[in-house]
Amino acid sequence: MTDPRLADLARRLPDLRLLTDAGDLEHYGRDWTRRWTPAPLAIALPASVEEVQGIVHWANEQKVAIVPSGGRTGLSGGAVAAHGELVLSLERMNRVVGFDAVDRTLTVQPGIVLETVHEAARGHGLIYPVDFAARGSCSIGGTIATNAGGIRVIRYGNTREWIAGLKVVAGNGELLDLNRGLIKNSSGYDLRQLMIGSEGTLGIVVEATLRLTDPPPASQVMLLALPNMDALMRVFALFRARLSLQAFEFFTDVALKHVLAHGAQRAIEGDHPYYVVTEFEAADERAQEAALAAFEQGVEQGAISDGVIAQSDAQAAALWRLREGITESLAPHKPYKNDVSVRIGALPAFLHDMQSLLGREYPHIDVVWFGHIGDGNLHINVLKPESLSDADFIAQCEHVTKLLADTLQRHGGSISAEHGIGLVKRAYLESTRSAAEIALMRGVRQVFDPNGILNPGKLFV
Ligand code: AKG
Repeated sequence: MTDPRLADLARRLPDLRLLTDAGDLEHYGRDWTRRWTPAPLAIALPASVEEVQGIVHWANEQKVAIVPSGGRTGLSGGAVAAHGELVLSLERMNRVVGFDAVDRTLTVQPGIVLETVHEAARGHGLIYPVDFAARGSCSIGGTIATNAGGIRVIRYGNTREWIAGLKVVAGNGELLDLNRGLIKNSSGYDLRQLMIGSEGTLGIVVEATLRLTDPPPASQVMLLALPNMDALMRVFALFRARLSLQAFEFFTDVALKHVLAHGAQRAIEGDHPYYVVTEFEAADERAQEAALAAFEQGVEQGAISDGVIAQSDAQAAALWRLREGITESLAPHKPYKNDVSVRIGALPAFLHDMQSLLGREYPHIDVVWFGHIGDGNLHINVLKPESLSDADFIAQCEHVTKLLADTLQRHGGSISAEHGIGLVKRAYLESTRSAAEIALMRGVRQVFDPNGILNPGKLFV
């Protein structure tokens, strides 16, 4: 270790795995945003809570910033290390610690991959219901840091509903054991909830106790083609009133074009501006008839133009691929991503305003809309035209984001629904949070991390 700070760390924690090879710095220093050039000081891979605490104490003394790191699948730059930070990767702390059949909780280390959590829960006849396309790579710690949402929020809520307890190393190195799996705990501020969604700026999650639940009854998956946005909202209201929805996801014809070009199979012929993949509980004939009746009513009202219902698990997976494959299919176009939310009722007016604004100011840019319409959450990807340089493209997208932030403010929405603020959205935090709220958030950060060593530059400018 040529850097004296790293030599000191290695001396204090002789068993700590430390990486300094250029390839490792590059690999661990970036997340899925790919916009920043990684430049971390080193990568630390602790194997125990004591090592995490030791690193945090060292960082406070040496004034080295730490970037807590999981699967690095984030889309807001929250796990980027571009300024000589120490990346603290939790990937070696990836075990199931225990299962409690009475409490129906699974206690895990933070580096465990979401899909492994799903498998472990299924092994006990239960489910952990937070789910999204990056399930095979993202870590549970990262999902907690961003209060991840995903495709089943409409039925189960966000990550914060499913965290029964958290062990956290705060920015001052103290180990906090928050809520300890309790269902009821009316004893003051819920610091566990404060940690969830704090993007690694208050503490490092070193253990999480997750609530599990019963698997849902058998479900069915339907793809719908819709003629306009108004129809989308009417069909959502109709299906929600009649069925037990597990998911209600939308995408546009532009998104479909990209996902088909990327190998997904077309399921509905013809041109339609909007599509929905919906999954609903259909345990018995009555539920299936209700679904058919809702579909027919939608068709009679002119709100549904066409639809298919999956007849097998393979077909259901193929329909889901049309929605879940969108992010991957857009990746070659270097998309600039936005992830916004408004109240469901405000969606049509917000979309109308935003689409007319973009049509007027940027008639030639390719914008792809998709997302969790049933949660009021839209993903907006602006695709990079070949003709624009990276720098000009980012400048243009920053302007689009400014328009978006202003429009969201008028509609009472949020600039980040489920991806977090990170680096990407920190300049727009004020469009969603008042000055008083931001001042209080800064104050909270100061209490947990007095020297500002945890993920500095993320969340706040
Ligand atoms: C989703 O597909 O739900 C995502 O969160 C990814 C959004 C994106 O790629 O912009």
